Amino acid sequence: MADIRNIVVLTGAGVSAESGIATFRGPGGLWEGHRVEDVCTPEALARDPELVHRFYDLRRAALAGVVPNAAHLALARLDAAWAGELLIVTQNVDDLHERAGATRLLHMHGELRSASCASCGGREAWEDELPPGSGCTLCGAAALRPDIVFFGEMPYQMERIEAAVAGCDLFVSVGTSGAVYPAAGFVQMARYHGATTLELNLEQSAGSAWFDTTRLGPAGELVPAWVDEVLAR
Ligand code: BJW
Repeated sequence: MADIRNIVVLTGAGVSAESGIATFRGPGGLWEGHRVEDVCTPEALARDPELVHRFYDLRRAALAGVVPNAAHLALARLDAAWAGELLIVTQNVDDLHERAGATRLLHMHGELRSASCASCGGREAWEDELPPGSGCTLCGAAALRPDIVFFGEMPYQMERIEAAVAGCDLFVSVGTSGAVYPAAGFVQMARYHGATTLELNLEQSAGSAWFDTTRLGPAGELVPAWVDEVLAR
């Protein structure tokens, strides 16, 4: 590993798989048997708000029954100990990174424990069920929706993410299939700017060819081992 100071870690559904949260694609995935456009687009929300709100109500409620795993804990340990720049960019909408203790963290695809206003764009913490038509505390419109970035919508904090990716020395991807952009393109951006790139995933992904190194295995084993390596430098 070359000398490193600035690290970006991108995480996906695979980092939470060992906590019991289903990934999206593949056997047993959340979307097995569904067309993406039926569950995860603004059009699906407009067509059947009851169905989409209920889908996210159930997933929000399920967070009470899961806990962070060894991968989340190891990344929180890195966050606490790393003296250089670090940004953990998660595509996940669960809250397991923060419950493990990570603070240098950003949710680019939204959060289950948050609601956003379709009228003013405001966001607020949300713990309970979110019926369609719930009122926004900021603007008063009856327009709160799950704070989830659907296909065709702009992910959160792209400017900050792109600056961190362009400025990092080491880009690490954990538990993501590399199927969804713009996150899938971060590895190419990091490479272009001279970063070393490392993938930690259960299996080869759509993006594996872009990484300098790919290590295959469960995140709960690979991530703690990698964090030990980095902190021992
Ligand atoms: C393990 C493991 C274990 C399992 N250990 N590993 C080109 C450029 C830009 C955009 C596009 C483009 N082409 C197409 C687009 C548009 C679109 C897109 O990407 N479509 C693709 C289908 C092609 N993208 C968008 O619309 C995005 N917005 C956008 O592009 O705005 C315009 C823009 C343009 C230019 C710059 C910037 C912006 C928005 C995407 C929103 C994604 N939202 C979702 C839904 C969240 C809601 C919910 O939770 O229900 O986010 S989609 C879904 O996929 C979710 C995830 O965050 C995301 C990624 O999935 P992830 O995490 O990779 O999960 P899986 O299941 O796919 O993979 C898990 C992996 O883990 C697997 O590899 C396993 O092997 C592994 N694994 N167990 C280690 N124990």
